[in-house]
Amino acid sequence: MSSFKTIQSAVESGVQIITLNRPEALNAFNDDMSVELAAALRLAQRDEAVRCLVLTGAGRAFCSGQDLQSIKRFYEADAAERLDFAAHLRSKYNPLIERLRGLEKPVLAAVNGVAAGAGASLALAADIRVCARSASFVMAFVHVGLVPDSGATQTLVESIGYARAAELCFLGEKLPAEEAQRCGLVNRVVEDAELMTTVNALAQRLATLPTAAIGLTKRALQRARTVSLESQLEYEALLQATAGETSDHREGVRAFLEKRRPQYVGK
Ligand code: LHQ
Repeated sequence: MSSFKTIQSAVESGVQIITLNRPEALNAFNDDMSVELAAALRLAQRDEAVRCLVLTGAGRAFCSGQDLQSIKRFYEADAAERLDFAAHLRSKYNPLIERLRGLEKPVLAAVNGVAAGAGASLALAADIRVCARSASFVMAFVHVGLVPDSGATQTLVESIGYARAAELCFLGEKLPAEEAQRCGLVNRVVEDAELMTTVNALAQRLATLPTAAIGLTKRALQRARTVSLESQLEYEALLQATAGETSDHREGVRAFLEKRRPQYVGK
């Protein structure tokens, strides 16, 4: 267990679990939390023992987005300075989203409660979302006169289509977990008490698969949205050349031929 103030991070059996840990503010993002989460994600990237990452929240929420208390000085009547929104996003949020999307390991969001504003964007940046039945998503940005950020405009349109994304973002209404699953925003919804058992089992399973190939697959899936088929076919060929050199590929084929279960090492 690493020692942080605003998050907890622990690695066990190939799985790193990061828990956002400011339950009194529904795990809202203050500056410390973005710095600490970035540090924990660097660990996920560097540590070869980590073969799957899980993000979750302590208490009754996943994450309520930007901590509005922590920026209140900018809103006082006699405020001497204004928040530099673009710089704030570029320095605090965008690197986190890029790190998660660029991490060549599977990322699961265990959405234990409400995910609002940039907290929803964070959950959407994971590869797979498993939700507690009582969880929900709120594109809360509109309630404070802001634009959805941290990649949500892209991830939402991709997963649920333009019209649904527009309604969620314009109205900022709560989208309950089951409805989120129906429209393709989340993978699984389970009873609240079963969330971490389900997520741990899935994470353990992912952590024993060929991690390098999964990392390359993640790259291909993310690139697919912006390119022609011709270009993607060529990209797949290049990635396959890399995957084909991994020991897990050789192990997978040998295990098949020898009619036994493969033992993947992640490389
Ligand atoms: C909070 C928060 C919070 C502080 C609950 N901050 N305390 C980017 C660029 C730059 C600047 C701005 O932001 C961004 C990106 C963004 O994320 S913008 C969107 C920011 N987030 C929000 O606007 C969400 C605000 N929160 C809510 O709407 C509600 O709390 C939700 C819908 C998340 C949950 O509602 P409830 O379940 O009814 O809980 P609650 O409202 O009673 O909150 C419980 C406590 O948590 C309460 O504190 P208190 O001391 O009264 O018990 C809240 O003040 C605190 N809290 N969110 N973001």
